[in-house]
Amino acid sequence: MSSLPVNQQSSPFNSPTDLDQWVSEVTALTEPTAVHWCDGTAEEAQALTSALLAAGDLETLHADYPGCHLYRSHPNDVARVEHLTFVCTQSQADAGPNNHWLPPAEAHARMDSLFKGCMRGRTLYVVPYCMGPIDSPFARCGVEITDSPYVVLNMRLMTRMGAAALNRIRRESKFVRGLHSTGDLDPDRRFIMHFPEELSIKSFGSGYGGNALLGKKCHALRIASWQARDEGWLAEHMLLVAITNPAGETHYVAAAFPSACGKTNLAMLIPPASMPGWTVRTLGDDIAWLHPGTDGRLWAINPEAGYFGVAPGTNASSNRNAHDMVRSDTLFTNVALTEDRKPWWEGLEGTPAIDWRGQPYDAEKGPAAHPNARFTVSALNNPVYANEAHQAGGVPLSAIIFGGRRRSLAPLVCEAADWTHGVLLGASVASETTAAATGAVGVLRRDPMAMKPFCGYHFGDYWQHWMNVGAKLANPPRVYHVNWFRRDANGRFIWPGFGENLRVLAWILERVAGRAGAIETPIGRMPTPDDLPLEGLPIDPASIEELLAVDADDWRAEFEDLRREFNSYGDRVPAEFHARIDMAITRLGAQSSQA
Ligand code: OXD
Ligand code: MN
Repeated sequence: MSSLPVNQQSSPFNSPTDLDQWVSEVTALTEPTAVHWCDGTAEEAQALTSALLAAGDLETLHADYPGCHLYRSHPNDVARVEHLTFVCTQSQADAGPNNHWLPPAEAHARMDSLFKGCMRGRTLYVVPYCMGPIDSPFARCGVEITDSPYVVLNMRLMTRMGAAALNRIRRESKFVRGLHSTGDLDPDRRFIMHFPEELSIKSFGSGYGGNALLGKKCHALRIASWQARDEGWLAEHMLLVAITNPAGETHYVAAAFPSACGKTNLAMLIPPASMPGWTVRTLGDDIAWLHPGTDGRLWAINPEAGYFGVAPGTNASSNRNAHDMVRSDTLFTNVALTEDRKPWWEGLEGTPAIDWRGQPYDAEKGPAAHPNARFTVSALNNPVYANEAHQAGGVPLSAIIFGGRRRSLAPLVCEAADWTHGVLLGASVASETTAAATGAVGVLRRDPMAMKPFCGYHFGDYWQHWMNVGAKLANPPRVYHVNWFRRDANGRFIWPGFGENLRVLAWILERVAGRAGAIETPIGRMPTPDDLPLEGLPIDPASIEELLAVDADDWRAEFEDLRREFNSYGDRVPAEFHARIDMAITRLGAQSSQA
């Protein structure tokens, strides 16, 4: 790998383009020692890895983990920082109450003063990438400029990075510009700024995941959601799976859950032994871009090419596919180590010797792996990766599922009456917070469509856009809400989750096929215990009743709370939401007076 000194840098373009000009401007601002245009080859990755190993920034692991490495982030830089993440639109109203906002000129000035000279003594990497299959009309390209070789290695695993993307950028000349520097990792000098009107991102002071791998949350969700609104599609925080039933029928399903609610596990689900003949294959585990097709269906691609998954809790019984796929060519971040240098995290067998900070493990000092420790791995490592993920036109969706982590109230599953009701179900997602973002864990917060941290514009406009997309669909996917996380009076999970979730998916797909029953309730259509395929599941009937119960008083309170929540977004919220809430409350009233 050769990085050219700044005064000799040359782009792979024959004639200077917008990209060259931007790289020159950034080079002048940040003053790196060298500039390297990434080509995405294995040799380049090897050279970067060797340099990071030599500097002590990466560590090798036990020989049973070929091609795997451990990276430890700065202990103050371990998660996304929502309070330091801004959407900078000309008008504050366009960013909406769901985003922190600064006027673009002020944000640029603040960021440029941080970027000034920040790459002295460092190499500036130009990382061209494509979100989505290179030949897909639905894919969108970007270029991340970064001074972190760790970020380059991650971007190579997470996106289609390198020469092919650069060629497409040269052809299209439109790309998202992402400028990133780890700076000095001072939390007081850390900001993630988005300029959707300019299709650009500036991120300073963090080297961690969603703050620094700009193709992921910053581009593929915040900027893409804005681009999608302008262009008539949807950029969503959704996994994407292919599910085949014993009769050989395959359906594609997208599902949105807030961070660390098991999207990766659901995307790689292994059917229980008592459901022979079913298979689940992964197209994506975090982000889906959805396009209305000329056939009136909704078509989906996964813009990513790899997984940045939460390690703790991943084991042979929770997710054997993920457990197996991280045995080679995986970049681990903030996991612990066993005595013989195998990666370790809570939920695995064995004993940790070194904690995520690199210190001898001491149980008094907290978990051995950081709760938001991650693995970055190419999707090609996934034993159940679906070939359809490479299809330029994507896959047609049969169902969209929303869900949250809720210890009470929300039943195991419920079906929307129609698209409008489905949008309301998505907008009402709430979940207990997890370690994926800084802040308190376990607090219930509203997370509409699991997009609270990621929607690049006003939520009211976003919900209206969902309605507009639905209006274009003669044959829309059915919409569902699920909750795997109900707890009993002793705080124990009632539903076993993991592979057993396929039972709920099976009911959903049988509904889509018009073969499964459901009853109408004030909150939507629900299965009776007899409608769910529960054969072979050791769960008592009372638990199933509890999972499917709808408590009229609790739901009335929930709808009142939702009404307050929607009111806080003002008059941009679709009027249908209020009408549907009124309708549900009336029905709940009728239900409790009958009781
Ligand atoms: C993620 C997240 O990393 O949602 O995917 O936080
Ligand atoms: Mn996510």
